Amino acid sequence: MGKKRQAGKAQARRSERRRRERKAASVDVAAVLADLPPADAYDDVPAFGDLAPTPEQRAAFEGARAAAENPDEARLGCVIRLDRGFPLVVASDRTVRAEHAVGFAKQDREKGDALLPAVGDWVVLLCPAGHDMGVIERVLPRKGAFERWRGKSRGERQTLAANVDEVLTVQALGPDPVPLARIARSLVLTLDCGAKPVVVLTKADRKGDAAALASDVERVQRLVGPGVRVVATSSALGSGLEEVRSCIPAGTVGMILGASGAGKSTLLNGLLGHEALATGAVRERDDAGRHTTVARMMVKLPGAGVVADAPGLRSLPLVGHERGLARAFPEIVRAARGCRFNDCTHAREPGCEVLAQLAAGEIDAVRFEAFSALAAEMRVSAQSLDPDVAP
Ligand SMILES: Nc1nc2c(ncn2[C@@H]2O[C@H](COP(=O)(O)OP(=O)(O)O)[C@@H](O)[C@H]2O)c(=O)[nH]1
Ligand SMILES: [Mg+2]
Ligand SMILES: [Zn+2]
Repeated sequence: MGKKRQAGKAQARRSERRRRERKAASVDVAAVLADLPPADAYDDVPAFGDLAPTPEQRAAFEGARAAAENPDEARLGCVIRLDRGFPLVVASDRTVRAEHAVGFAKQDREKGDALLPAVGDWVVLLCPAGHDMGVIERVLPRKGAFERWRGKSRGERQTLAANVDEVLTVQALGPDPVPLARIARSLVLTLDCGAKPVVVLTKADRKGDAAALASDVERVQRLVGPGVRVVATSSALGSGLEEVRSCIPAGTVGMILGASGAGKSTLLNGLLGHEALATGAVRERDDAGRHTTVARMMVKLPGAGVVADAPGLRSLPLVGHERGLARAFPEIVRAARGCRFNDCTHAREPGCEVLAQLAAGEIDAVRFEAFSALAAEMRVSAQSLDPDVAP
């Protein structure tokens, strides 16, 4: 009885604090919420059983539940959408819109948005009796996250999706030979976050003939190496979709990455079997920093896993992605250990083992060129960000 009253008081204190925080916030939360569709209004959203937390995430949740004031209210949930900043969370017995617990705002100010839930995050969700909204108490440890550098003034890193198993880099084909720079960059970012890379070449119908298409596929395969799948698709011809589907097995989460206009929405619609996403004219404004107005979401593919849709991003800077670079180009990094100078840029230094292996044909020229451009970019970004290095 006394315990119950105390819990009631604590609850009231929390609601009061939340109310005050909302009032202090610049957005009118109530107005935004009233504007959003209800939780059951979305098509293709994944069910709880379509998503697979790791044993570590389950254990972390059980620990948090045991420690909770009111363990019956705690649910293991996964963030499946972000609409204007508001998460939609799926738990075993409900799908609800959720707000952040008290304390999130403070963490946000101190540490950037690193602790705010992203699409794909597993969370401790509190479902107080009589509330139609859930409360995200905390984000459970991620097995990985695809993050984008936004620059010093913009909160540094933005998490595009968490707990992603595969990243599908979408690159459109055209009459000219396929450009490789963006694919190489995506490969580094994907491997850096520990996900499995896949390359999807769209608009294969725009290649003049089969030989031209085969040549593009071969160039890309050379770039990414034999361990990475390269799939050519054409939404116009309806080809390659089953191959893409098989790259995102049931129980896993894939993320689609690619420039605006690459054919991401068209591809997703093809995989879903109906027009779920707007294609063509729709402008994706994420680079303008209005990420809170852009919906981030996951959809369940029939006969496959779940896909997280990322908006078209103009820039994907490489900052501190040395691990990804080493994973993408292991043979070049290995050779570099044999260079005479340990800060060798493999451009024209004497005693450069990388150049020696390139000349001997042991390092592929396509891969060397991609590596050199990305490594140079990372050297520049590291210098401009490290206060100890003079400009
Ligand atoms: N020829 C051809 N055009 C395509 C194909 N896939 C997409 N497109 C066109 O490319 C444009 C951009 O597609 P969209 O899916 O909106 O790209 P997104 O910005 O990456 O989502 C649209 O005009 C599509 O009709 C394809 O396989 N072949
Ligand atoms: Mg699109
Ligand atoms: Zn060298």
